[in-house]
Formats: sequence, structure tokens, C-alpha cells
Amino acid sequence: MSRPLRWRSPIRGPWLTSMFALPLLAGLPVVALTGLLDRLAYGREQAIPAADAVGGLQLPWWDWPADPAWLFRLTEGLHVGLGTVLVPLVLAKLWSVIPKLFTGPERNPVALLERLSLVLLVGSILFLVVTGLLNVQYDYVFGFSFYDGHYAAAWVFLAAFTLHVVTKLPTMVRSLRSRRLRTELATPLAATRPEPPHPLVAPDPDPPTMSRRGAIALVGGGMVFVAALTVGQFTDRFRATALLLPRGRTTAPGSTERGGPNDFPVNRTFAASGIDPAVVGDGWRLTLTGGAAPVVLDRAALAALPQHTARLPIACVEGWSTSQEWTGVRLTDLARAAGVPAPASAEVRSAEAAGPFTRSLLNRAQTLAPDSMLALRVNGADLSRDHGFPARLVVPALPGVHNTKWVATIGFSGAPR
Ligand SMILES: Nc1nc2c(c(=O)[nH]1)N[C@H]1C(S)=C(S)[C@@H](COP(=O)(O)O)O[C@H]1N2
Ligand SMILES: [Mo]
Repeated sequence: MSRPLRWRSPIRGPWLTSMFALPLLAGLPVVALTGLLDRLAYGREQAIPAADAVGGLQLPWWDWPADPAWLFRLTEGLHVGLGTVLVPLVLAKLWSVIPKLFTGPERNPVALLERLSLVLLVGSILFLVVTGLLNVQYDYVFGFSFYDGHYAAAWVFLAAFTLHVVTKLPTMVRSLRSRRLRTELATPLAATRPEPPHPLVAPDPDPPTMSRRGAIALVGGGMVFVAALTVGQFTDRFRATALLLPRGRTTAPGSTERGGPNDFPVNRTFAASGIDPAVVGDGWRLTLTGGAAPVVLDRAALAALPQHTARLPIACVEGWSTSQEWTGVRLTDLARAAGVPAPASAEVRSAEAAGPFTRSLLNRAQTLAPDSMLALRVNGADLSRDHGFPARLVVPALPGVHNTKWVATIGFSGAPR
């Protein structure tokens, strides 16, 4: 197109763009950094392996700690929560620079590079937002691994974002200085005039239909609205308001647990696991391996071991989290019972035979943490089947996905993994 669409909003201009950019400059690095931390927390060699290198880029792996217990709840909550709340701002920022995306061909190599970084920036952000939100709303609906696709796009984003910030920072500072926020907030629609001539400013603007303060209020209001629909996923009290998080909102549909000790979100129900009820009935046994010979315990034997109680979060990689009071047998006590007095790692397997939740690998810190346990009870009652009866793993700061339900075997090893 030689003469592109004409963008005639009279408020579009470098000042408004910079106003939208400033909070993104602060917020997007937090979303990116917490995302990378979440990947570290997820760990390697789990049931759905997460590639540690993409295009030769490798995170410096270190063992994710088990203390403080709320660590993953915080990093995952910030990543998903802030990432969601920033969406209206990202869209507003994109709207504000639309003319830039439709200018004619460039010859100047510097401008070409800038254009390329812009395409990569916009493309990667949209990809990250869409895959992230879809993953929260629906199951893993992609034709590729969400973990690896989202992670690869994050590196593209980080590179393009850095280049964009480095090249645009002086412009942003200059633009922000060109008008005073306080003056703009006092300017009504009738007094709204275009910014001075600039590639973003329409040469033939329409009459204003919204003031700059109106635009800022609209975007801010959108963010507050999204936040209001999101906070419930992190708070047990406002759970019902988490309209953007269908799975983190309720106990299992049709559950009789409403109002009871097991009334907190269920990611995947017992029915959905496909486990034969007989397997987790009276005949259920826990097998501990790693010692000279396997040790087999029934639930009564487990209940007769010293019981430990701790309030610990379940924080799902899809963003929702909850905190409950769990009671069960410490992993270190189970390791001793298994004949491995100094365990350095553990592999916990579910009775669930197939799928991504069959096993979970624990590092040394996670195995030895005093609050790490095989829980039998929650909030003073036996676990419901949906929460993993007869026994489930609960480990501080471990992503929810690895807190395996319907545990069948635990293998302890004296060697770190
Ligand atoms: N065996 C098994 N364990 C599992 C799951 C599962 O589907 N099967 N879901 C995991 C996920 S993704 C989360 S977030 C937590 C949720 O625990 P809850 O359903 O008790 O809240 O359990 C984890 N443990
Ligand atoms: Mo989860």
C-alpha cells in the first residue's frame, strides 16, 4: 500500500505513547524474569520435560529451594497475574503506535533493524499473551509443547525488548518531558489538541472524541477490571470472583465437599485421572524403594507413623494458588523407614499410569525440607479423592503440578539428581 490507512485520532502522539510505555518498561521485565524463575522451579527431567536450552540459550540451573514455602506462589502469581493485568496496557500501547507499523519500505539499515526489532517485539508479545492466556483458560490446546514454545518466545521477546528500550529510551524521556501529566489530567475533551507534528501525530486529525485523560482512565480502568477478575485466583476468600480462571475457581463440579475441609480448587478430578477406584481402596499400598528391599505400608501403618502438620500452598503453573493445612508423614521419616537415612533425591510416582502427572522428581532441598510430606489429611479431615486420597505429595515452594496425588511409590536415592 503506497498510501496506508489514515490514522486520524487527534490524541495519538509520542507523549501518550510514552505514558503507556513507562509502566510497561517497569512491568514487563518483572513478568519475564518471574517466568524464567518459574521454569527453573519446574525443573528438568519431569514427566513433561522442559528443554533447558533453546537455540543454545541456557538458563543457569540451580536447585530450586524449598524455603520460603511461598516462593513459587509468588513468582508464578506475579508472572500470570501481572502478565494478565498488563494486557490492556499492551493493547493501548500497540494502538498508539499503529501508524508506525504501516509506514512504507525502509532503505536505511538502522531503520530497517529498528523495524525488524519491532516486528519481533510485537509478534513475540502477542504470541506470549495468547499462549499464556489459552493455557490458563483451556488445557494444553497447542500442537507444540506450551513450555518450550512459550519459553522460546520469551527469549525472542527479551532480545527485541532490550533493543527497543535501548533505541527508544531517549525518545521516551524527551516525549514525557514535552507535556506535564498534571496539565493533561486537567484538560477536558473540549480543550484537547493534537501534539506537535511527529510521525505518530495525524497530519489531518479528526475532532477529538476522547481526551488524553479519558484515554488514560480507560486503559487504567481496563487494568483494574482485569485485576478484579484475577485476584480471586490467588486468594481463598475471593475465589468466586476469579472469572478469568475457570479451573482455579471451584472444587470439582458436582462435588459434595462444598463448605467442608476439602473445599478448595481441584485441577484434575479423580474421575478424570482414570484410576480404577479399587487401586485406591482398602487394597492400596505405598511402596518405598531405595533401601536393601522395598518397604510396603498400608494407610493404617502410615497413620501410625509420627504425623506432621504444616500450612502450605498449592500453586498451579496456570496461575491459581491456595493455602491449606496439610497433615501427613515427613519425607525424611519415610526415607528412614525405607532404609535410606540420608536421601539426596526422591522420585514420587502416582497410581495414575499414564499422562503428565505420573511422577515427580525432588531435589535434595525438596526431599529434606522439614515440611515436605506425604499428606494423608487436609484441614483436619481425610483427603478427598479429588485431592489425592489415600495420600498425596505436598512440598513447600514446589510447583503444584509436581505435588503428585494418589501416590503409589516413592523411591529414595542417596545420590543427588
Ligand atoms: N496424579 C496426579 N497428581 C496431580 C495432578 C494430576 O492430575 N494427577 N494435578 C496436579 C496439578 S496440575 C496441581 S495444580 C495440583 C492440584 O492439586 P489439587 O487438585 O489438590 O488442588 O495437583 C497436582 N497433582
Ligand atoms: Mo497445576
